[in-house]
Formats: sequence, structure tokens, C-alpha cells
Amino acid sequence: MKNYKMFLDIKEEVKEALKNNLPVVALESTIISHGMPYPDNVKMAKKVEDIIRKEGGVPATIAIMDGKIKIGLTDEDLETLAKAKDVMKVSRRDLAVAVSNKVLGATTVATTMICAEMAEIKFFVTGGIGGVHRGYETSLDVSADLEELSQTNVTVICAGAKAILDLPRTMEYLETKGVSVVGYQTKVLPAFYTRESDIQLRHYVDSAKELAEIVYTKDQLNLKGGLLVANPIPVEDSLDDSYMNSIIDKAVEQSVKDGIQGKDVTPYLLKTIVEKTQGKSLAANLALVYNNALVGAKIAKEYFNLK
Ligand code: PSU
Ligand code: MN
Repeated sequence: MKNYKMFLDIKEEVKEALKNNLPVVALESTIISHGMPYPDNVKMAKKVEDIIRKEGGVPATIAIMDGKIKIGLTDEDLETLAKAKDVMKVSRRDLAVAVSNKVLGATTVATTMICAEMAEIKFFVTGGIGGVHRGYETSLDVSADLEELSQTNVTVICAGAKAILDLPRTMEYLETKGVSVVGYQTKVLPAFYTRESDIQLRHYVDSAKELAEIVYTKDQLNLKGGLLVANPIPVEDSLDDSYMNSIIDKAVEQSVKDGIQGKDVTPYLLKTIVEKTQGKSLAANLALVYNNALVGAKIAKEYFNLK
């Protein structure tokens, strides 16, 4: 008998919420440890939890600590993750090693999906997902997030994907793997810092209720895999497209020159972009995560109203 539950450490507040069918919303932790600098990262982590609570949801930030998969963190846990220099970025391939070796680990989108499903959490809010990297023809760098979306039944709310990725190929990959990408009040794929890319979406909704109904229907149909909700950054926080693209081009160029590979690529690019924009990209990143938290909590709430 497999017993993954022995490795789950679910916070009391989250346990109660799950028992009572309240809208629990999972949150990842790589965005804290590897996605933003301290102390903005911990401020972000706490504020996201507050936004979800204010909407009537229950936040569950996920991380690897002391040989357990922690579902729901305390403020001290968040502080530890945000400050520590040696946090392991834990994707699917790292999960068993990180738990077994009792390392301090932050979960990526892929791993947060795995852990959320173990805890029976249906909704997960993040900033942006990983995807097919530019130049993947030579590097073969495709984020494990995409494969996870094809097999793990969690709805992920994001602001699209950053232009550090090859967006058209990322969408092709998701299509091949059978992942529905649904625009929330948008008919084109948002590109993280900006509200629009030139990629048309096949599906979109105007309301959280419509989205909740799609998730409900997908469950009843017993379709495996996740669903990706693409929610654009608010107009007032979005950045100029050509400005950001020139910054991103330079960051990608620099990563190749510096020989950055594997799981270091995404954190390296995120950090370089924050530096090159003197923090403008960070402000946008914060704004879009807050907006995703709001929309994610609304969708979760509507879903539990349907049941
Ligand atoms: N994209 C962002 N911010 C992030 C990440 C991606 O805009 O913080 C993080 C997420 O945790 C995501 C991970 O799952 O990077 C993807 O890493 P990789 O490309 O190595 O799979
Ligand atoms: Mn990669």
C-alpha cells in the first residue's frame, strides 16, 4: 500500500476548510524563493494569502520542510523560505529526493500541482508558468510544468507566460498534451507583463462562474490533467511591450553567454529582468499575482457553490 499521506503536513486551517468544502487555494513557493528578491517576496506571499482570505477562500502555500510536504505555511515558514539562501527549487524530478533528504525546498508550478492534488486541493494561483524556452531546439529546455498540466488535475490561474519563453511553441505543446487554456475576460493569451500577445485563445470566459462550471464539467467527464486559466495583468500595472521585449532579449542573450543551464535558467532570467528594469518588472509581477489571487479565489468560491 502506498502511503503518501504520511508525508503530508496539512495546516489545521486548511484541513478544516477541506473537510467543510470551503474554497481552498494552493500557492507555490518557488516564486518566493527564486522568483523575487527579499523582502518583496515575503510581503507578496503574505498579501496573496490575505487577498484569498478576504474573498472567503483559504490559502495553502506549499513547500518542502523537515521531510514533509507542508500544505499551508505559517508566517514564520514564509519568512524562512523568503530569506534562506540555500532553498532547493523542487520540480517533479526533485520531489522524492527533497522529502527524503529533509531539505528546505520550494515547489515549482509542477510540484505544487502534484502536492495540491495529493491534498485534494483543486485550485492553484501563481504568477506565470514555465514553458518551452526560446532556443529549445538546441537546449531541449521545456519546463516540467507543461507535462504536469497534462496529467495532474488541478486548475492553475496565471497571467500567461513571460516572453522569456517561446509562447507559440508553449501553446503548441499544451495543445498536443490536451491542456485547455481558457482566457479570463480575454480572447488572446496574455504575456505576463502585458495584457496581450498575438496568440488567439480558443476558449474564454467572462465570469468566474463560467470557469467554475467548466472545471466541474471536466471533473464529471473524468478527464485527466489540469486546466490553465490565463488572466491578464490589470491595465494600470501593465508594462510597455517593446520595452520589455528588448530587456528580455538582452537577459536571454546574457544567460547564454554566462552558460546558464537547466533549472537555473528561469531564476537567472527573472533576476536579470528585475535588475535591468530597476524594479519595474517586479512591481508588475506583484500586481499580476494579486490579481490572480483575487480571480482564483472567486473561481474556487463559485466552484464550491456549484457542489
Ligand atoms: N515564471 C515566472 N515566475 C516564476 C516562475 C516562472 O514568471 O517564479 C517559476 C515557477 O515556480 C515555475 C518555475 O514553475 O519558475 C519554472 O521553472 P523551470 O522553467 O525551470 O521549469
Ligand atoms: Mn528548464
